[in-house]
Amino acid sequence: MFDNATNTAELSSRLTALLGCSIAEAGDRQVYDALLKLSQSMAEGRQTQEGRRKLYYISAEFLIGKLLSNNLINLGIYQDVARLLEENGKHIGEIEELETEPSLGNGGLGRLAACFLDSIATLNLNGDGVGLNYHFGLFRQYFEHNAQQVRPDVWLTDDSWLIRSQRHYDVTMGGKTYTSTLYDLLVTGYEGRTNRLHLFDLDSVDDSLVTEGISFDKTAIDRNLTLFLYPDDSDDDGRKLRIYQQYFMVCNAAHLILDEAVERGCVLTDLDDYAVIQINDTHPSMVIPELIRQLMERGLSLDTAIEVASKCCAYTNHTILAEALEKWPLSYLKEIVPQLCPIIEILDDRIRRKLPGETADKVAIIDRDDRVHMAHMDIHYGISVNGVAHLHTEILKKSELNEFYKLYPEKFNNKTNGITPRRWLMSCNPELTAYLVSKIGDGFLKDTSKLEAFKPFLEDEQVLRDLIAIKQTKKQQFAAWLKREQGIEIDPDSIFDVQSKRLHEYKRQQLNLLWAIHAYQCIKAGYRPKRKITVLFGAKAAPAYIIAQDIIHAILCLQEIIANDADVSPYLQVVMIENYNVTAAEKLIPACDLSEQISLASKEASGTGNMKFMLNGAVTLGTEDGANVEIHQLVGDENIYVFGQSADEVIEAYAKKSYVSKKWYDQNTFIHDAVDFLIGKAMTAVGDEKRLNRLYQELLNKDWFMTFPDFDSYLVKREKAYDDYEDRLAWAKKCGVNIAMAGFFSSDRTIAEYNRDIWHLDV
Ligand code: 26Q
Repeated sequence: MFDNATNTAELSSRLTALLGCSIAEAGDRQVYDALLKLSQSMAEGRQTQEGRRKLYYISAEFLIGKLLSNNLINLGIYQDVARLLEENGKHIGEIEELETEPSLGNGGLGRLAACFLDSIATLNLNGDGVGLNYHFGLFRQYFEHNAQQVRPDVWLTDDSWLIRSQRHYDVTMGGKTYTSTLYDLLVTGYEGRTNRLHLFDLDSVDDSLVTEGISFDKTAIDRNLTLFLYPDDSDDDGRKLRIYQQYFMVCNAAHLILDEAVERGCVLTDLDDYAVIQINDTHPSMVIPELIRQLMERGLSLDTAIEVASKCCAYTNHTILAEALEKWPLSYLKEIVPQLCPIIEILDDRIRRKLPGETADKVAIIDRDDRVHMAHMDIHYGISVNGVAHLHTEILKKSELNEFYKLYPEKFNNKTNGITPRRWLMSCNPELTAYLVSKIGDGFLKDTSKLEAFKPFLEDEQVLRDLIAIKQTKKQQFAAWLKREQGIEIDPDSIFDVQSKRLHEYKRQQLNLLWAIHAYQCIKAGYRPKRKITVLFGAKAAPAYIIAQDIIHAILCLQEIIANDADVSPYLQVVMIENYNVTAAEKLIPACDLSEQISLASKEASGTGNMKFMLNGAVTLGTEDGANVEIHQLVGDENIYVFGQSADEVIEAYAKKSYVSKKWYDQNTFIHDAVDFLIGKAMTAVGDEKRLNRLYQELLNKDWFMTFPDFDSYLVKREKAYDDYEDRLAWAKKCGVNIAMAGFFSSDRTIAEYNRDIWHLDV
């Protein structure tokens, strides 16, 4: 379907040669290894001439997911390999299962970086990723006693995709010098070039340091530096280790960038002709002073080094939550990276001198409490600041970063996020892909705006029936997977209503939970939905984020109560999927009917899950937040369910401090009853009273993310969606419109915009 015309005979002989026996005789693991080697050698053959200017996308996270099928697709041999295996009694699906997923990211930001690498290579752009080679990815989650438990995520195996390079650099931190080793992952573009993801590591890191669960000695830097990916910023523990990690990443990155530029003939004063650095959130922000330091080491004056570095760096902001903006105590930096502190002080001093006192205080790099504001450094000394969805960028300009916007309006720009259609359509939903190809040809795989050509087909009833059948297949496949993985049975004829994303109060899984409690109470009182509803959650909570753990606990308790209630279970089921990761997402997203995107308006910078669901034919139930706003504009009122306060209303309510949750609880019996249920007999019989009570108190007395004011409109819109679902053809048309309009959210479009406005790489 979407393969190059490959010679199957040649493929077969190459595989056999790698195996040393026939495909039929080989074991699955052997076949996996051979396919890994085959794709690596094919990918290496596709590296193209380096252009003069090169992009370095520096990120503490790259949530790449499994690589085998993605690489086979991008190399154009997936179908041929699948067929060849089939002919020899093997199944590509089973081979794929053998790969351990590299979970080198927390969620949206890390997954975005991975989608971007795919698109950069697909668009034939000269750009590599730079990050860290964590030995354990994001923790594995499992449930016990209705609570989240965690264990280390072991992903590095002998048959890993990592290629150890000969590159080593010396990095001095905390008074000691460490020698790094660089590992590379080949990044294949779809019918495009091969780029690299550079992951730095320390040879002395010791996996056996992990003792119980995911705890380890945080002081032995040489043994623990790249041991773990940090699970979110709500974990205050190990803040210094986090600084060590960040500096190690950017010091190596700066060496690599300068070495490669010089290799390409760069005179360092012209560095910006050779290199552009995209700083993915503030985690790599120390690259600015470090680049200045290394430029000086290579002979530039301070003034010139500052000028040169400032022309190379661009910053992406991914959050408007003030608490998530990194501010490091200067004392920590003085301990760990004393070599950067004089430079940071000079950078701060220059800003303070340039601006009147009052403004200077608001935009200073080092504040009155001696904390270093990483984002401020990026904005003053970078060429570009971008938000990740239209609404988000507007909020940055109007409120959060307004002082900076007034200083540098020309630096601000929006780059609405995107997702790669290779992983999030072709790979996870071959059925829908093949169907779309049969209707509109395969041009949309490289240019997703062509998906719009599918729209006229939605007038044809048979097409609508076909869409329903494809969705049904994906629901059955997901149900079978869930049964295998977790032993839980779900009904593919029910509505699959899904909320899957990191657990965070602003994302409001607790609102969905309150809805499920309310539905349970209605069914108990004799109101029955026309069709069974399966509410699926997938979410990990940072181990230090207590209230997030409490929300998971409450969902699991409700899941148990409903499963054991014969009055309710024929109409409602709640399931929390264990260890939600990229692999689970690839199974879950194509099976979804209704996509829950219910963050408090103004809080979700963009969201990217929302785009994946849309592309796979789910309809969104959401607030006017992040990229939901753009989804709404594209599909129109008929094809999305929007509810809740607007971002402006929310911002005003916070400013006025006018919200009192208790009032809503007192006035609204639905809210009252649902909240009380949390500490009622049924819940405390299966759950932990302390946890449930804490969540109850939190909602009643605070409800910081204002679930109560949105509760009624959420009920109404959710009910309307379920009603509409019963007109199966009309619903299928909504799904079809969502698919047809999802082309805008391809990361190819996002990357083309980054290149047009910021990077200016030759194509
Ligand atoms: C910071 C300091 C110390 C330790 C950890 C962290 C940390 C780690 C991860 C801070 C933030 C993150 C992740 C942020 C993130 O995923 N943001 C999401 O980015 C997506 C891509 O742009 C958006 O779609 C989401 O809206 C945004 O929440």
